[in-house]
Amino acid sequence: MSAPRQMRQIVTSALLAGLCLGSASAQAAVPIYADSFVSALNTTSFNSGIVVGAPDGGGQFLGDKFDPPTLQGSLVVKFSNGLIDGVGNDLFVVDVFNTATEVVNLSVSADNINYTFVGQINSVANQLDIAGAFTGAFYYVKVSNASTSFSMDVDAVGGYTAAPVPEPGTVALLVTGLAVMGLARHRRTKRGA
Ligand SMILES: [Ca+2]
Ligand SMILES: [Ca+2]
Repeated sequence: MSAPRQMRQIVTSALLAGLCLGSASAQAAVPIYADSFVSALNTTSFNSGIVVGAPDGGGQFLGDKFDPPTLQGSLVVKFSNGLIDGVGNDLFVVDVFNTATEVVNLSVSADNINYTFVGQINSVANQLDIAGAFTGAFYYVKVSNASTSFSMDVDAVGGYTAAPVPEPGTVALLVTGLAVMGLARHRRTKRGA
């Protein structure tokens, strides 16, 4: 087998592997955690105070620390790569001191201006299937306290289905692969001439 041809086959295999990885990570039911904190209203920090990333045992009370809350709190987090309504559950909220009495409303938005209510969960039944309540990619999720008796302590906010855009890694691999293939072909053509 000629060297350019061998190289081309290696590149093609790498390319296919990259594409498979890219599509697999877009569909797998692994949690995607919010990556940026956008805003909060009437929240009270506990432990780390962090509500983005994987659960770390700290976050924000929606309202204040003691029940019943004297204020109703809410917070907004962002998923930079976007989420969509996929098969089954789409969103979840992790809290630390969980009881089913801590109820929250979830709303989503593509622009952080117009929010659509997509459902209600509590600290125990903490998974939500958007089930058609919102269509298309959304980037912002608002968690609002829905109980005047109990405030939820939000540790992390997550989703499952990434918006269907090629991941930058896949695009980079595709561009690199095509460039190398083009180069190999170019060399072969020159050698043949
Ligand atoms: Ca769904
Ligand atoms: Ca946390």
